[in-house]
Amino acid sequence: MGRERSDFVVVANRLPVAPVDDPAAPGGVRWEASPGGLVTALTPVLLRNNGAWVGWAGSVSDEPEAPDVPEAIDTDEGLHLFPVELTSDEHEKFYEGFSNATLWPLYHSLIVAPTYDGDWWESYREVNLRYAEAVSRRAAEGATVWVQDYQLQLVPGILRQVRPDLTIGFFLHIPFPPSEIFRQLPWREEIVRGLLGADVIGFHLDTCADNFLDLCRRVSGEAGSHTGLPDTLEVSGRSSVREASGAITAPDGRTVRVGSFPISIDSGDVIARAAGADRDGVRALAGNPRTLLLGVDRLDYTKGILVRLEAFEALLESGALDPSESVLVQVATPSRERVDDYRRTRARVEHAVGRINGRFGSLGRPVIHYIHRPVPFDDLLGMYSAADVMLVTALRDGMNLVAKEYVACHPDGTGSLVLSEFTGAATELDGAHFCNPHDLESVKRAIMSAVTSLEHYPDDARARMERLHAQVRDHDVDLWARSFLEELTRAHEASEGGR
Ligand code: ADQ
Repeated sequence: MGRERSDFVVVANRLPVAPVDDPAAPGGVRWEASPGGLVTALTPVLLRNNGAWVGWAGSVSDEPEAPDVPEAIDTDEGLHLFPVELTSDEHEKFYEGFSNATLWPLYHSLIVAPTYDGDWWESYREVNLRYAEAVSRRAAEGATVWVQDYQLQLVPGILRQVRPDLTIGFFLHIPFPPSEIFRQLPWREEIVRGLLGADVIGFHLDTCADNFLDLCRRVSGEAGSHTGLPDTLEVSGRSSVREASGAITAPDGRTVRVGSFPISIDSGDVIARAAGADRDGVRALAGNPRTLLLGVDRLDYTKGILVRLEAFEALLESGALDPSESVLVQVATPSRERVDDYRRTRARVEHAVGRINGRFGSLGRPVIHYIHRPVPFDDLLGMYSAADVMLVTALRDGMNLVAKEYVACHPDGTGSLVLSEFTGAATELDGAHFCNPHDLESVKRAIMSAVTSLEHYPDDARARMERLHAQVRDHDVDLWARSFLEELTRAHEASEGGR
């Protein structure tokens, strides 16, 4: 069943599984599902269409202890997964290097300086080619392929050349920067050409779609001479929410639709699971503070963890928050730990946590509970449900699902959300206490506005949270996937009609 070619193929950097040592399993390894919003949203579509998922299984193939990766993995839910292998050299250059030390900082508007390295770029090209070949092997004649994220931007272009029969969608999960920033990239034309292989290119926000359309207007002239792009790409329209109305005429004459499709969470599942959360138990573990603040992030410099710690420290120092009545729980999931900027960020965050606890904690009462580990999702839901103030202070973030998970856990209107203006979520979550995370005073003000509203204006606080909750309840990840795939179907029908 799983070995037939598929009518629907998802390709993402990672497969939604991870290897776990298990002496009883064949080869000593069991492949355990790593649940997430993307796999939840796409599972029904994959099952309906005999779908396949192509991606990296999470272990590098040339290390002595690397598990044997099978050609295909069939999960208990019935998903058919097809691993792409990476060597340790490719993991270093393609993934840690070009994806996470070049594209990630560039696309997040230069919070740290991107590194431009020709070897990393070569590796990115080679690995994108391998993913595209794996997709091509799995995809049936006329299949739909959905390519995910910044690690695979060349895949649509390669597939278009080798498999013109396919309908190809691309979705970017991180911001797309203004063209003045993107144009720093020495390989900018190749990336644009790669993306234009798709029939539909999706972003979270209108602004990102507009940045891409604007870029295409600008690079087309200079690109034409040496990349095969025409002197002028025809770019028309602009994007609008959930409706791809921007369009580009690609070098081969196809129309490429560009639009915004804001991602969300599996709201129904989160709401149902949070209903059983032990809110009081979590508060008791945190020392039953009057105000429980919470941060949940991958430990990434884009997430603004340090500014939030500094704002908390300044509020304790000034007496605006009482150290004997306020506790911050910060969950910081380990992430990209071999990339230098991530090591530095971790060192700064942990230094600040130590300093603040040293200054304001007392025996048995730290003011910050810091967890640097992955946490089971149900435990996270318990923390979300228990927290009075959720702190989302990202310096730049494509969407930020943590903010949506938090408000989904508060159907009764309790709690309050401090939210950075620089997250995609800020465009949808009207009712949050907004802050500019590049301005410490603004973060302090937003935290105090959230605390004051809960304590002194409970009706206003409840009305805000009820509004936020309704937004996330009614706009879930299934709607996101459906809107994108419907746009892809329309694009396909329009191109059939044009033949
Ligand atoms: P991320 O940068 O990873 O995603 P985010 O959208 O907040 O950021 O998603 C993080 C997810 O990881 C959440 O579902 C959260 O529950 C989970 N998580 C965080 N810490 C955890 C922990 N310790 N243990 C277990 N789970 C944890 C990228 C982009 C975002 C965009 C998403 C989806 O950077 O901007 O919203 O993709 O497109």
